Amino acid sequence: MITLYSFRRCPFAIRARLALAAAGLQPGVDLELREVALRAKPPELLEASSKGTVPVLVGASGLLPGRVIEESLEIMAWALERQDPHGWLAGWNAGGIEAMQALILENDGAFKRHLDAVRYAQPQAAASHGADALVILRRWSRQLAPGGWLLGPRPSLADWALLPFVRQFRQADPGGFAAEPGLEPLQRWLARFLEGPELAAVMAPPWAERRPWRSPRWLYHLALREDWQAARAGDEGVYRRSTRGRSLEAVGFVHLSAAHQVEATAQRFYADLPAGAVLLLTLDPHRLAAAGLALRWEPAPGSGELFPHLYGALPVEAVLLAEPFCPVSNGR
Ligand SMILES: N[C@@H](CCC(=O)N[C@@H](CS)C(=O)NCC(=O)O)C(=O)O
Repeated sequence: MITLYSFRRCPFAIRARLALAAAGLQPGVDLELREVALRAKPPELLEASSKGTVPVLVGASGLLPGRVIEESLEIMAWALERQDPHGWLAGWNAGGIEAMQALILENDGAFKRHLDAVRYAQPQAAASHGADALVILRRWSRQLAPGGWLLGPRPSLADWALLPFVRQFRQADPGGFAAEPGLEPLQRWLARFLEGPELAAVMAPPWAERRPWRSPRWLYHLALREDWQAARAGDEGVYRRSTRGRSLEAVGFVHLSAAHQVEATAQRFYADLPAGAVLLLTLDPHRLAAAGLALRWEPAPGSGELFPHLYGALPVEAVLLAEPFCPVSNGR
């Protein structure tokens, strides 16, 4: 099955999911969707695409054999080549395609630069970039006025490629955006997108999960929030619990799980705790080895199943992610 590496809120990933969904592809059926955390990208993603951005589509023998598509627009084009039932690309003449390309170029270039500054720059620079972004938005708004869509009476690739970015611009200051004069056609265009079924479908499972995909190359540990917080606040830089209610000193090792063992471990030992009390720590085995720690796969008492056991205190810096644990069944 092909694999899509995605990040729920990323506008590039949203546009790719919109096109894949429009082409009738379904996660779990035609592709495996792997939600990633940008601060802890799975090794599988980086091996497929070393530039480390999402979205990335990795082919498989049935579909897209041997190919990796690393650009959101190329993923959109690939999806629409397969099937384009709403005519996002099909049915437009050369002039239309050229107009789409120009809009996308401006969005991904100047508009995205202003958007990033609005979100991350110091207030003064952010305000000046905000004003520059609005100049572009006003132009797009005038273009929308006659038919409601960028190229006229029906949506094209350009609408779907730009809308996730305009959505993000609005999110920086929804009140200011709503009060902005001279933007009414664009505000209506965005409102229709925000309320529409296309966006809703790609922001919820199975197109978007809130918790990152668990790589089988990583290891995992369920920790009580207060224990993890104490380890982070301590001077030693290590975590010394073995499992719930038991210390490393008493047991001799820290209990870990492989990706496929996390749910059952949580169910066995932590199911009575309220949401938010348990964190899932994602560990990089390379960092454990670099710290000189021994990892042994040993049978759990009463079962033949092998679990990873870490002999020594867990270095805080070997933890890639610490996130509230949400079981698969009710994590949504
Ligand atoms: N040109 C790329 C841009 C993708 C991109 O920049 N995605 C962002 C997330 S929205 C990313 O992965 N950034 C990497 C990071 O933050 O580490 C595309 O169109 O797919």
